[in-house]
Amino acid sequence: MIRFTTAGESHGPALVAILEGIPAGLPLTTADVDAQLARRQQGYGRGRRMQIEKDAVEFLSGVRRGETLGSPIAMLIRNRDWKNWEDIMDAAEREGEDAHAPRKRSVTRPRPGHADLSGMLKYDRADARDILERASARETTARVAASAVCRRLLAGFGVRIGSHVVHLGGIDARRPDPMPDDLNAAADQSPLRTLDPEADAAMIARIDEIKRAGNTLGGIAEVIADGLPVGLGSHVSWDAKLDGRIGAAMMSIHAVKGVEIGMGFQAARVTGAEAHDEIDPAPGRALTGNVRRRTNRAGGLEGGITNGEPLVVKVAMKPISTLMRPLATVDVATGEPASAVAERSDVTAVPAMAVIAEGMLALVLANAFAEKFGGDSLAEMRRNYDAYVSHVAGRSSR
Ligand code: EPS
Repeated sequence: MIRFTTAGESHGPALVAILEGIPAGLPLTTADVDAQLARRQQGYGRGRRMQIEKDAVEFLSGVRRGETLGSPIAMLIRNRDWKNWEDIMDAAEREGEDAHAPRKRSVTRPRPGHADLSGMLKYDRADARDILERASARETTARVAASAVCRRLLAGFGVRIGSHVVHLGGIDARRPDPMPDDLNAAADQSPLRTLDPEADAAMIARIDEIKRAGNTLGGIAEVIADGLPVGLGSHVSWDAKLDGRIGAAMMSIHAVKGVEIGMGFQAARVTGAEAHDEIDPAPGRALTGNVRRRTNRAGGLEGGITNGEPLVVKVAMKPISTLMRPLATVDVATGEPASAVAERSDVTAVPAMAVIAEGMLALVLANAFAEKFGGDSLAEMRRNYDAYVSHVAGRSSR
């Protein structure tokens, strides 16, 4: 099993990720992780925080001489902003601090749409900062660090994961036909991760306008993984189905409200003949078992199992819940109507969400790989993979 956990508050000293189950012998450097951390920091519409941070990973365990050891990989990413927040976030009492007085920048006016209010009630906290610091999407830095190791593992088996933004704040971006061979090389060039320069210009104008209005925007990203073999995930049990695992992973990303695989909701509106993918023989196409689908409406998954076609997932993010022109709320200190707190934030973070969604997909797929191909060492995993792929290729051509 490949699994991970994260820890850290947005304005605390650092974020931590612990990743378990990566086989020994995978070449890994901090540069592999830092490249992904840098991609997550991109995107027009981010706030000033992204100019403060320059995310870089430190390996605390599990890596030696540029190779994984098979032991848990602990990763640390320091928050540069911590030095501005020590008084507010310090784990210990500060000297001369009144233990009963609220700390500077305490929050009692919860933001509609944020975890603030429900978290305060659930965890019995008087200061919403005790909730919002962890609810912040800053946490995704640690996820992306963990996922970068999984990407490295998958890349060795020819799996590529990319993303592009297909919608932002009411504006659609066109999907070029054919799609670029290297999706990320193309999308990384765009300030909004689209493949449509006209849409970029319109989105930038929209973000500027919405920023002036003190408001925020959401959007939709498409994430694609190619090079996957048929047979990851399983039809046998609800929690083995890969669609379900991908759905859960995507829905766990901050502000994500919807996930579609392949045609998604559109499949409900058409007939069976318009929703499924007819199959032709395609000798030599080993990863699919020597067949080809005429279309990819299923988005690479049938019955909870990869079919060897590209895996296509769409992820929808609501507008960020911190508005500079705040929405109405209740001040929990007084019980009176109030305007929600207006903390420094982003106008939109859809391009970053796309990179995070790539990461979550990498984590789910790496786990599905480990499940199918096992192995304490990379060499063992490779033997298992090669034996399986050659078996599938031979079997279906009979
Ligand atoms: C966030 C608010 C902003 C974002 C932050 C998420 O941070 P700050 O309050 O420090 O300005 O920049 O995102 C990140 C720090 C990040 O690394 O993505 C929030 O409240 O969720």
